[in-house]
Formats: sequence, C-alpha cells, structure tokens
Amino acid sequence: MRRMAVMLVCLVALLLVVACGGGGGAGEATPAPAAMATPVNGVVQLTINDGEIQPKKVAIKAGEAVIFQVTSVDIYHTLSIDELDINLRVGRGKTGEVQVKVDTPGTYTFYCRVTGHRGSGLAGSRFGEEGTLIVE
Ligand SMILES: [Cu+2]
Repeated sequence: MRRMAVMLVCLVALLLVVACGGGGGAGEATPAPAAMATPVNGVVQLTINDGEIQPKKVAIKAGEAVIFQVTSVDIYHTLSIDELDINLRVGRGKTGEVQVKVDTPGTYTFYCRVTGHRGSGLAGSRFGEEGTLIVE
C-alpha cells in the first residue's frame, strides 16, 4: 500500500513536469492546435507544403526585426503579406528569407499568392495556405 502511494506521488510529479514543459520552446513536442509560434533567436521558421502553411499563428513584437525563414516542400510557393509589401517566392525544396519588421501592432494575414493556394473556400478544398501574424 505504501509502495502504491509512492508511485502515485511520482506520477503526480511527472505530470507537473510535463505540464510545465511546453513554455517558450520551439513547440515540437506538443501539437496544440492554437499554438502560437514566436521567434527563436530572431528567426521564425515556416514550412509550406501540401496546401498548408505551418505554423498558422505567429506572434512578434512591434518594432522588432525578425527573419522569416520559409521552406517550400512540394512545389514553389510564396509568403505574402499585403499590408507589409512582402512577397517572397520560394522554389520547390528551397528555403528563402525575408526580414519582417512591423511598427504598428495589429493582426496581419500571411498567405501564398500562387493561384488557388490560399484556398478557394470550396468545401473539400485541401488548400488553405494562410495564417495570422500577430504584432503586439
Ligand atoms: Cu502555395
């Protein structure tokens, strides 16, 4: 019985460690749907593949210069942010970079400009290459 209690304490301790672990990491361990990506050493990594941009939510600080590193996996894609005049084209299998610096806090949309990739809105479309950039 005492052994059982010790095991229980260990289990609770383990759960606490796991629960507190997902802090400012790169977010590889916990695939939480609403996970917000933030720059790591000034760099945000994005991957565009098969109709999707990952991650879909990125948060940066106003006035902070951040490098967006964009990898296109299957075919060529773009990372476009209309309000910021950003339009980076990245070839298939390549990684491109663009500096993003936004002085005005707000919500911006990044997407792929290739025809049809952003999403047609049709039911069943697998394309939805867009995401949200939050500047705070
Ligand atoms: Cu695309």
